[in-house]
Amino acid sequence: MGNFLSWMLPPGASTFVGDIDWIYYLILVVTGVAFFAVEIALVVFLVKYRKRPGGKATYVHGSTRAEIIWTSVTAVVVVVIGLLSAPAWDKIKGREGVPPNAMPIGIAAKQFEWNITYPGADGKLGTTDDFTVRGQLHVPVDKPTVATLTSVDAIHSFFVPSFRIKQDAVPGMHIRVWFQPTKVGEYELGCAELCGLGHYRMRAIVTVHTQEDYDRWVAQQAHAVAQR
Ligand SMILES: [Cu+2]
Repeated sequence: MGNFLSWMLPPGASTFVGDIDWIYYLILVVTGVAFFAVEIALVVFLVKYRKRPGGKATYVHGSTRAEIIWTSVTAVVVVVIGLLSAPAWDKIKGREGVPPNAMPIGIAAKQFEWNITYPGADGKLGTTDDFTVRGQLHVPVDKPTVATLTSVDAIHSFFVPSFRIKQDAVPGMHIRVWFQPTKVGEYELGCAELCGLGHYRMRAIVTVHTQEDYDRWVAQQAHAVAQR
C-alpha cells in the first residue's frame, strides 16, 4: 500500500529521511489540530455572539487564567518538539556528525549557478586532479559526501528536498554540509534563499550513481579536463 502521505513530501533518497519525516508529520499534525480548533472556535463564536435585538455589548478585560493556559501549553509543545528533534539535529548539523570517511567536494554558489569542485581520482580536494563542473552534482550511492559551501556574492541556500538537507551558503564563510544518498537516480538541487532576479533558475541536477558509474564519470571528466 505504501506510505499514504507520500504525496506530501518528495520521495526520500538519503539517510536523513527517517529522522526528518516523522518530525515533519508530527509538527503537521500538531499545527493542523491547532488550526482546525481555532477556526472552528472562531466560527462558533461568530454565530453565538452575533448581534441580536436586545443584546448589549459588555467590556471584557480578558482572562489571565486562559492566557496562562494557552501560553504554557504552547510552550510545552514547542519544548517537547525541540527535545524530540535534537538527536536528528546533532546527526545532520552537529559538528561531530560528519562521518570521517566522507568524500569531500566544494560547492561555490553564485548568482545564479552552482559550481561544484570534485576531488578527482585521489579523493582529495586541493590537488591538481580537482575539476569543477557547473550545475551538476554527482555523488556515489551509500557513501557519505561532505560539501564545503561558499558563496561569491549573496547568501544562497543549498537545498536538496529528496535528501532532506538544506544549508545556507554565506559569503566569507566555509560551511560544511553532509549527506548520504540511498537511491540511485536524479534529484533536484535548488537555491532556497531569495538571492536576486535569477533566483528561480538557480537549479542543478543531482545524479546519484553506483560507485562504478561514479568512478567512470570522474574518469570521463578528468579526460575532458586533460584535453582542454
Ligand atoms: Cu541563490
